[in-house]
This record gives sequence, structure tokens and C-alpha cells, in this order.
Amino acid sequence: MFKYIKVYATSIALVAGLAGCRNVSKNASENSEKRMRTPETENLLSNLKSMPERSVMFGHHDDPLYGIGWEAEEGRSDVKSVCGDYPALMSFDLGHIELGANESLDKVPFQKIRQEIIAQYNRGGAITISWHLNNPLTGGNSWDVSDTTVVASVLPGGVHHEKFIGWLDRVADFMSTLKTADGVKIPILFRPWHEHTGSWFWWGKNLCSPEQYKKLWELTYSRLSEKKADNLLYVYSPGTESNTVEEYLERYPGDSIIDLMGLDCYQLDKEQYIGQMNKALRMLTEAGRIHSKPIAITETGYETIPDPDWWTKVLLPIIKEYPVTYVLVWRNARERENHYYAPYPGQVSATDFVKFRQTPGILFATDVKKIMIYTTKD
Ligand code: BMA
Repeated sequence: MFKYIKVYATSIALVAGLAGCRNVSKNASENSEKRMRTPETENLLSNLKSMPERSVMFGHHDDPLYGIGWEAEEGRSDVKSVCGDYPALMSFDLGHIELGANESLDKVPFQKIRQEIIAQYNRGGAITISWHLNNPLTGGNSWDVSDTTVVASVLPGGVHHEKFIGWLDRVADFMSTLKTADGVKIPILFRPWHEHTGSWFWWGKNLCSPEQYKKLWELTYSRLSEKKADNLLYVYSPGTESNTVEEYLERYPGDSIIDLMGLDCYQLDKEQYIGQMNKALRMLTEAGRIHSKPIAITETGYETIPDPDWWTKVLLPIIKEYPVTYVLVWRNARERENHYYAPYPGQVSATDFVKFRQTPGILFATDVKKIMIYTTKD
């Protein structure tokens, strides 16, 4: 079972004492060349590497922006309405920032996303960002897989390379605006090019070669670094198509770019989900150990959560077996019927979700505030 983190959380010394229990040694995972990171970003990475065994941050995508039957209500969150606390980790998406648009592909103003990221940092919580950008060749969206030359077209020498550099610069510019009132840059777990082991995005497996995919990551990393985006940690997040660690790492961009390894896996059938998650998490744990990287379930969920005990009888028994740093469930869409992954008041799994929240080792915002993920523990 989880180590009882909440009682310990008041004693940083004790949490620091637990630091050694995760098998990710800080030194071994340091890359040869020193990465340009802010102190808070370095501290976040270090704390993710040494998170006490079996303590897991709960995360929700777009949590404070909208939910079932509401949007843009200051302070509101379906998760908080159900269990009294915000998620320890919040996820947001930058789709359409590349176009110079004012609002995301999910119709959320980027100013509002910025405001909620700052609020989440100020309450001590973690933030991750994905990027469902448009297709730079066809003008379609991320899911436009009509052409297999898109990745090639944005790499150096490609017809849209310059355009894509401009797209990356817009991402860098947004990341640089994520600052507190005192000017502290907010660390972000940046997760572009996700689920690339599938073929539903223009950067997917059947749309580009492993080499091209790795070059897409290298271009992303080098341009954002050149633009001084030193508040980013980079997250690698395939689906669960891989059957071996080697397959999981086939398109891995390398230790000098990636800071955290993840996986995306959704439930359709319960038994299949349990089997798939355990297989994938065994592989992910091994990959994280080999490369000395922290690991996470970067997307998961059971759409509309129709199983009243899903949280404590399906998800919890799985995640408590692996050293994942966080588990993220997807968004509670307000504009799409039955497209939600966290409960809202009265939802059939809401009571069980409260029990999940009360489980020692499952961290929400007030828990993660106590372990101060942005400060050094040395
Ligand atoms: C997908 C769906 C879409 C959404 C996209 C980015 O999984 O939720 O409706 O536009 O993520 O948030």
C-alpha cells in the first residue's frame, strides 16, 4: 500500500529521507551537458525523481476552465466540487497557439489558461501542457493524417521548415509568459508529439519514420532552448502499442532531451484495460529504471466513468503497484455530450472518487503543497 505521505508531508526532512527510496538516482540521470533550467524547474525534476515510493499526484485536464454544465466560473472545478480539493496536477493544451490565435482548439482563451497555470503554481501544484496543433502542410488539424510527408515538410530543408520555426516560437513565447507576480518562471511538463506509436496524429507511426520523429523532437527541443524556454521539462508519452521496452523506446528522442517517460492508455473494456495497463506499466517502470527517468501515466480514464467503483477498484489497484509520479485523466468537455473523465457532483462514481481522494499516497493540491515540489530538498 502507499506509504502514508500525508502525515509525513508536514515534515520535509522525512520526505527528504524518503528521497532515496525511488530507484532513480539523481546523478546517473544527469545528462552529460548541463541543461539550461531555472532553479524551480531543476527542483521539480529532482523532486519527481525522488518522490516517495507509491505517492502519486492526481491530475485532470482543463480542470479549472470548464466542466459539466459550466465554463469560465472563477475557482470552479468538477474535481473540487466533488472532493473538496483541486488536482495536484493540472493539464492544459496549446492547440492553435501556433496560429497566433487568442483561444485554443477547445475554445479557451490563452489568457485564461495562463491565469489558471499561475494559480495552480501558487497553490503548489504541478502543470503539464500538451499541443494538439494544426497540420502545417494541409491546414487541417492534428488528426489530419491525409499526407505522410508532413513531418518531413517541417524538418530542416522541408518546405514548411521556416513556418514551423515560427510555430515553435509562438510556443516559446507563451511559455515565457508563465511567470508569477514576482517574475518566477513557472515549470511546465511539456508533452508534445504524444501517442506517436498510434497513427491518428500527423506525427504518428505510419506517417513518419523513427528517424524523422526523433528529428521532430530534436528540432522542437533545440528551438525552444534557443528561445530560452528554460522552464520546461520534456515528457515522452507513447500509447500502449509497444510489447517490449525496445519497442517503447524505438522512437525515443534520447536522454538528453526527455526528462520524464509516460504512457497514454484508456479503458474501453475493464479486463482488457487492466491487462494492458499492467503490461505497459511493467515496461514503463523498466524503461524508467534503465534511463533513470521518472515515470507517469500521462493520459488515462474511462469515459463517463459508468463504473461506480472505478477509482478504488480499477485505477487504484493498478497505480499502487508502480512508481508513477502522476496519473492524469482527460477533460470534462462542456461542449461534447458524454465526453468526460472526472466525476461531477451526483455522478455515479463521485462517492468512490472521494474515497480515492482519501487514499494515503494519492496527492491532491493541498497534499502536494506540503511536499513543496519546487524547492530543493538537499
Ligand atoms: C481530445 C478530445 C478533443 C480535444 C482534444 C484536445 O482527446 O478531448 O475534443 O479537442 O483532446 O483537448
